[in-house]
Amino acid sequence: MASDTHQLDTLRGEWLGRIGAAADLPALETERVAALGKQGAVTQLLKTLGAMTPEQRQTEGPRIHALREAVTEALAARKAALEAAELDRRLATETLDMTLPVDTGAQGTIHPVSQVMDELAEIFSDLGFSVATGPEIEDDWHNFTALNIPESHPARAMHDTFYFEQGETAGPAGAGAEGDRRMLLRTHTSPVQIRLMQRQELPIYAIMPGRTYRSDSDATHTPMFHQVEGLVIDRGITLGHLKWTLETFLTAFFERDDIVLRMRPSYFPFTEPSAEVDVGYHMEKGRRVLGGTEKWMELLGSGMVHPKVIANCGLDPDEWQGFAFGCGIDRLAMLKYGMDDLRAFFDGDIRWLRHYGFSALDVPTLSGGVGA
Ligand code: 2NM
Repeated sequence: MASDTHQLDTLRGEWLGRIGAAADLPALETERVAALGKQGAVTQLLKTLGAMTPEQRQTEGPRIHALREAVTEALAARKAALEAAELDRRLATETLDMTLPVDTGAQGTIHPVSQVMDELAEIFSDLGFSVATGPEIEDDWHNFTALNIPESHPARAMHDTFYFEQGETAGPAGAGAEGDRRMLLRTHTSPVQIRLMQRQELPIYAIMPGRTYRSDSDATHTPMFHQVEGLVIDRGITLGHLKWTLETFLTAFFERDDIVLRMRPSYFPFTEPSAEVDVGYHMEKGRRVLGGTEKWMELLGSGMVHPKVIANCGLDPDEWQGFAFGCGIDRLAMLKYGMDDLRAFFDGDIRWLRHYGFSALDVPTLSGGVGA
């Protein structure tokens, strides 16, 4: 018995030494198989228990099991140490150099709507206009009432407004009568102009690009679309200023010097007089190309801001006059860059964007658009 104990101690020392010396995981696996595998040394020892007398087994059993236990633990400890060393080695070698230049193989592009918005900002800033923005969730007063569109006005029905459930949102207290506080998704960017006039920092020369919403959906209408409106409020503003501004804007935007505008009398509740603006175009290879006077298409709405609208914003209409205009940005983009289906604008199809979009690394300016 004493010699058996001695033998087992020697074996344990031998195995723990071999396991501790295993240089890598494959070497460690070889040791595991040699000790604990089917033909392994420790497994063979366990098998000798079967041939022993019950008394021998009582003393030898726990010793041999203790040896197997010690070998198993040593294997696990060595495995953990080797894995930790491997991780340390990878952490030390697999580094990321943050000073390297960015990957220029970018997949995304600037959406044509963003491109056009930037072009508009650039053109109008050359004319001394600023860019104003405002909330897309509006109250009835800013979207309709202040613009001289009262509750009963047919224009409200025409706008196919998305209203919030009564009680879902509460308009600001003091915004006016109960109906005026009803919340909605703005149907045009005009409420931004109302908010601008209410601030009374005069004169005003500004454009308002942004998202607008109407419950309308077919090949030429999407429930969300983009609009740009312009507003000038100053002393002595006339229709002549309006026409010059629109001509200058469209000539710069379409980059042609043969842009011709035609103003037709029209009606909007918020302007008086009101004019619809047509632009001359012709066909080239089955495409509409702006310029000339052969054919006409409607492009913008405009007019002199109604004195009631000016008064609704707390300004004196005898002192302050102005003009306003509005048009769809999506339509401007389609005309300039030759797309024919409005719905593709909002599909998010990367192939369409690669074809019509603008490089993410270009600053989207008017000059960037020209070369495209
Ligand atoms: C249009 C056409 C004509 C317009 C007027 C105003 C305001 F606030 F000054 F009264 N904002 N927008 C306007 C005028 C918009 O879009 C087709």
